[in-house]
Amino acid sequence: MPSDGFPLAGKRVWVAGHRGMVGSALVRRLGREACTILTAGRAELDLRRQGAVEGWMAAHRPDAIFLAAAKVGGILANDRAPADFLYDNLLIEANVVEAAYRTGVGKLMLLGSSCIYPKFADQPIPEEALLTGPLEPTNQWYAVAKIAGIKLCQAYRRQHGCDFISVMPTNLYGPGDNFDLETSHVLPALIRKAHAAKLSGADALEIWGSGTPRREFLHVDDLADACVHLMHIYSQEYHVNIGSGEDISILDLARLVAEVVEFAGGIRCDRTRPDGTPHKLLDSRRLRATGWQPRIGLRDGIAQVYAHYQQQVRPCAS
Ligand code: GFB
Repeated sequence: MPSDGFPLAGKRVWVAGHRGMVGSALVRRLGREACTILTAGRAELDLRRQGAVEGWMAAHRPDAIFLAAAKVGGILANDRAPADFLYDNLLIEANVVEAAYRTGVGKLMLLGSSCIYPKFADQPIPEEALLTGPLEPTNQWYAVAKIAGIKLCQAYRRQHGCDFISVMPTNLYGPGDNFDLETSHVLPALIRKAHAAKLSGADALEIWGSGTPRREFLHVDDLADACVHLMHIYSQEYHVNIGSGEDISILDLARLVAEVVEFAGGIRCDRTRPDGTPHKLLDSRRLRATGWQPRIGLRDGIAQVYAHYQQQVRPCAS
């Protein structure tokens, strides 16, 4: 295990985006560090406003920042709101990074996404694949913003000597996910649809696209653990992939969700919907070399999220 170059004990740590699935997992994980966790709700601080971000940062003076705030969504949300995905994410990143530099923040971690890589990148995708080919059109707007975020961290490190790092998580899932069928990612959508199909006695669970794309899934609590680990020990210009190391086709994922939910019907593909990137599996050897391992298997993780979902939708007893 590498030495702790940036201990969090006694520090003021801001989790930007603490109400989101990733930010709330970071807050849970940071509860095990002896640090003070800072948060700011959207009503208090709009991260797209430079003056507001600079004012908040000057008043609260964090020692470290996890930049988990972002406009996020699944394949359809990305495709339908290109301006929001590009504008919101560029501004959030630029404002927080610049204010962190101005207020002398000791360390900042920017969270990106595996969609920064070319659509047809070799698998598993190493960090070096960045900017070696065209992006997947449905999420190019989000990808360009996240690539700009990586470059911001690198640029402030080079020009100003800031200890700003970035990490690229694979497809994530977990408690607090978005279950809206139009804007969500695939896993919460399948859990919701399989549950509804079970209750209504439907003959099939409908999935978008051909079912052949392959994705890698990581539980958000594993992600938070990896982020805190890297915050302690990693201090280099190059971004770091964070993945589980295993991928699965969307069709097999749907079968797995159906098993967990106990939906016994079939699976039907809606081929009018987009497939997106054919294959996304990260090469996480750089992270593994630091001694970190994920702990939550996909089946167990889905069962946990399904239990949370059932609690959310259970009708109130009257
Ligand atoms: O999770 P998802 O929306 O994101 O879709 P991406 C993954 C795959 O699952 C695609 C298929 O091939 C979808 O067509 N899929 C099947 C479904 N059924 C469904 C469904 O009911 N809902 C959804 N949403 N998908 C996103 C990017 O790409 O990944 C973001 O758009 C971000 O920018 C995120 O990078 C991690 O993996 O295709």
